[in-house]
Amino acid sequence: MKDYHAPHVLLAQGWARDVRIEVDASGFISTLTPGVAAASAEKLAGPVIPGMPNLHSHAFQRAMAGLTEKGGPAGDSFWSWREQMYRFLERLTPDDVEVIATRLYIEMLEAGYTSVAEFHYLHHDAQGAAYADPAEMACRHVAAADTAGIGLTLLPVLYAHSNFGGLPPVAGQRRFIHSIDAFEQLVETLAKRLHGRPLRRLGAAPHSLRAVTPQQLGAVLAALNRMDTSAPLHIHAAEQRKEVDDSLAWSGLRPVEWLLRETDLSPRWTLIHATHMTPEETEGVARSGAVAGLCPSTEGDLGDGFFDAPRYLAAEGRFGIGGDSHVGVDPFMELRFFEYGQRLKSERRNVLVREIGASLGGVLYRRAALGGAQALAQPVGTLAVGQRADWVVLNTDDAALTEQQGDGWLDAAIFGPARRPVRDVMVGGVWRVQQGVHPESAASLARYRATLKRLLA
Ligand code: NGQ
Ligand code: ZN
Repeated sequence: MKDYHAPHVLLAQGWARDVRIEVDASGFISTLTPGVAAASAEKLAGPVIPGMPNLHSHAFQRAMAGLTEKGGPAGDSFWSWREQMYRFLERLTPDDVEVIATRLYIEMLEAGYTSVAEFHYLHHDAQGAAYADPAEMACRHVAAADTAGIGLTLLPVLYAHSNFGGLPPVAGQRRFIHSIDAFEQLVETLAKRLHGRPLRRLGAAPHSLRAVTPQQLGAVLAALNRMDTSAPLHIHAAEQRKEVDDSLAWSGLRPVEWLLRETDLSPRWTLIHATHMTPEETEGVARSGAVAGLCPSTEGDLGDGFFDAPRYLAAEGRFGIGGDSHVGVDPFMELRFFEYGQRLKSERRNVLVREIGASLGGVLYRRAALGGAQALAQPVGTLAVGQRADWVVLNTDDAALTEQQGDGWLDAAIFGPARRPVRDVMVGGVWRVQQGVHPESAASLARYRATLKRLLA
């Protein structure tokens, strides 16, 4: 049992002053007593907020962030970026992937993310053959999360086709491809290896309706249900207009329309991007209780389009944020981008908050943390008894946060020019970042540098 004293803490019901927080030996919050300051407790050095889950990561893409921003005569697009991404991943070894993921997860912690959902599809070797241990690459992500000390929901991905209608995969996709049998094996292996491990959760992800057939989607669900009927399910949907057009040509339905009609979308599901939806789809997803997995910096980088956030939020739709390709590793920046996209589109301000006088930063942060926790299916996202002790102590020495209060800290961290909004970060009752620094940061950076040097040579 460990005792903490927080001068200010963001609880479900709002900000509380002088809170005693007890954390049990397994890293869960066992007592929260507002108003009581225990003299013996460890003092927390600033306002305490729930750690943010990062609900969508392709860790290896961290190493190509910033490398694809070059002008070209034909006009670059999501699809030409994807070609570059396929070429980049050809050379990655399991060692490389572990080094990159470790570096990334440490950066996430330093930025205030305390857990991550890894949407993992880089399964095989460069020729497309399974490794001697078919779960090798998946386990490298688990090892990276262990080194960093971040919460992890691992989502092994079924990838089988290059487009709607079961088209055969292209050469650049060979490292992703599984038969249903091999995929089921992978899920079973991972279920055994992750069983009973703290901070770890297993789910699954059919990559997209482009990459799996309806029958394969059913098989993924069945395989997962044999393990755990509450395990999370993630899928990419409707990110690009071409994808919507291809879906219409295939089935007469748009991707999200298809999912709403043919699956039992529920709080167990996370739809990644869900950018291009009609009003009916937007309201249908909101009603289903599924999470929209928004990745604002990547969606901006790839030119995806605008998510109809005002309609979705008005319908009480749930959302969380993901780093996806990791062109940004910062939850506050993602939330700022989310709102700024809407402002640029609507030529208005404070678009995503409707309650008069309510703080936009406060609303966005709370909703994204709760939605992220649901997407990861982990007991995080809010600070309450029985929840895991995953929290961030804000840095009030940052000029943007100084002299703020309550939700003003969140407005400042998201919309102010905060340079270092995060001071200390705890995951599962263990300090992982103190005074802004993770103890493995320097070592992980040295390894990352050596890996990049080789990859870019
Ligand atoms: C991915 N990334 O799986 O890494 C995708 C691109 C695809 C994003 N959509 C590949 N941001 O969707 O086919
Ligand atoms: Zn993705």
